[in-house]
Amino acid sequence: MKLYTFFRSSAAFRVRIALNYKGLAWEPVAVSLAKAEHAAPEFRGINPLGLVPALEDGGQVLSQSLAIMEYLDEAHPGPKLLPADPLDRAYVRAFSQIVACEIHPLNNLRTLKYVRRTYKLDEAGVNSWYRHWIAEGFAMMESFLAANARCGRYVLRDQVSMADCCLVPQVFNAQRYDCDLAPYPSVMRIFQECMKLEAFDAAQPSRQPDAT
Ligand SMILES: N[C@@H](CCC(=O)N[C@@H](CS)C(=O)NCC(=O)O)C(=O)O
Repeated sequence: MKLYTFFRSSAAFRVRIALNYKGLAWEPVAVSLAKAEHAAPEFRGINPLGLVPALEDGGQVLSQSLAIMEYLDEAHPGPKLLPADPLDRAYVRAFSQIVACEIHPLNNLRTLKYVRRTYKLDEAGVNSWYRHWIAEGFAMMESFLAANARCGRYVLRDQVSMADCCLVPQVFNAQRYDCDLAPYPSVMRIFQECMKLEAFDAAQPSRQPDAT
């Protein structure tokens, strides 16, 4: 399998963790967001969305990190990222969507570029936007975990799931923008647990071949 990825992309980071955790062989193909390669016609010919990640498997190209992770679970061997029980699955999907739907789109590259340009924000203004949505989203994650007896060593008891693949990259992202993460002890405890696992550690930005 080929993964179109950028070292700093948190959506690609989710899929890198999933591939590693399931023990699947994959080859990275770097698409530099810094050089706007994702918007070039060559890449749009592969993924018309013009976003990373995209996964090529058997000549088919898949997009959207959550859909890719669910596909990997359904089509490939290895430890499961989605549990069998329907209520557990809904819990894992709900947590994953807090990251992928409530946080990430508001802090994505094109969103930050748009607010910077349109509202004439300086660096401090953009950082304030970024940190506001991190605080809102992390408070959601924290209260979601605190309110649910399923929360354990990982998001779902002692079982690594798609939810952990979403949590870890979002923490990396927030740390990059110097956000205060002390108010989210459950999120940070799970983050520390996940980072003890090689599948997560090997997927982190600084360990990617395209890291600069
Ligand atoms: N919902 C998509 C998000 C993909 C996405 O937005 N990726 C970012 C990198 S993390 C990207 O390609 N951004 C380019 C841009 O914003 O211009 C997913 O989960 O795969």
